[in-house]
Amino acid sequence: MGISFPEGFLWGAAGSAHQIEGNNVASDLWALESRLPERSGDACDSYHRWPEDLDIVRDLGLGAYRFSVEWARIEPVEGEVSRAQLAHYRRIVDGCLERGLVPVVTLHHFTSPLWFQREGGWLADAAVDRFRRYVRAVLPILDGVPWVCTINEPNMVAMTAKAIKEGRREEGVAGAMAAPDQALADALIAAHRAAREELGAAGLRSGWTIANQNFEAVDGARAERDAWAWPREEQFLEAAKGDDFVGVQAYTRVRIGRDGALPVPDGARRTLMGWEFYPEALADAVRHTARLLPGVPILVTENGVATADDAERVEYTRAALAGLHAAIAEGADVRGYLHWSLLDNYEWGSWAPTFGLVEVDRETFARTVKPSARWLGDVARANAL
Ligand code: IFM
Repeated sequence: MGISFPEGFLWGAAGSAHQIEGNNVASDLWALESRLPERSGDACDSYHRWPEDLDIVRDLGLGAYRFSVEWARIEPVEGEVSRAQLAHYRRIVDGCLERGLVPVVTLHHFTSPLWFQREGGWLADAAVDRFRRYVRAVLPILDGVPWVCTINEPNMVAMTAKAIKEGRREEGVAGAMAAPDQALADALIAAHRAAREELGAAGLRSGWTIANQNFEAVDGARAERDAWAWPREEQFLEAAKGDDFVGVQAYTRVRIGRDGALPVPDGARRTLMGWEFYPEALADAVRHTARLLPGVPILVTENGVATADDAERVEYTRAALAGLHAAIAEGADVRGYLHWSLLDNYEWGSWAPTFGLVEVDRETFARTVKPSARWLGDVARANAL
């Protein structure tokens, strides 16, 4: 007998603009990509092929699609809002609704306009006002969107800001990186609050999506773990108190010893990201978030695995979902699960780590649905494992 998920549980797949659309030429990352191992280029050409992507999601039997609106397209030059780009993204929202898919829309997924970065990025005095102005510009196209994510993985944005500025690709897990500049973290939290004010005034439900690192204390290093976790994760979760929902994104765990993050143990099974293969991460992250944010509904906005072996994707996801089911049975208020990612997409400097349920030919952009996608579709249709 299968294990069932709550009635109305949302099943879907996710992606982000820069990673799938292609030619995001007015963004900060585009300008830096020549210093990264690989460029995004045409990416998956989803800027043009999004109807095909939505058809795949619907045909699989999934019920939701998470995508992001690209600030650099909406406002390529400071203060100049492109109506045509707004209309483009509205067509995707409508495309979801017409197919019976629930749109989950992220307003900022790592990339910013190049002008914003050049004017000081999140550390500029005007940063929060600039983000608020962008959110206001996007409001008219969000009608009918039940889940609006303000900023994706603010903890990652904060921790990788320096590397991005220097045109480096951070290797390893986010949770092992240096703590972020606190002024940057504060600015992101203020930007999230400003966005929520605007969205709330328009009657839209919003939250943000946090990279959960599952910090584990090794050899009793609890105090060290707590001190490590606060700047890198907890402060961002804490800032979600009172939000309409919180997005949980989990892939692996990070072990913390007396001197900080420990490397993945020798011989541990790893993914193409070099991360420990650890599907239990999802349940751990959900339990942790539910404990810290009682009363805030949880949406799993990302979970998945970078692997070239599609059977391993099923194995990972099955185990992650079994854990998720257990966390729900214990009382966590989880409303849905969005797999990362729909497509094999651009993994911030490299095309090598394939997270997709669907393969994309890098020359023709032809999509090939993998067995794992059909398996997840079957789970979604049955609403059970
Ligand atoms: O690809 C990223 C995504 O953009 C944000 N969360 C983690 C994913 C895998 O690294």
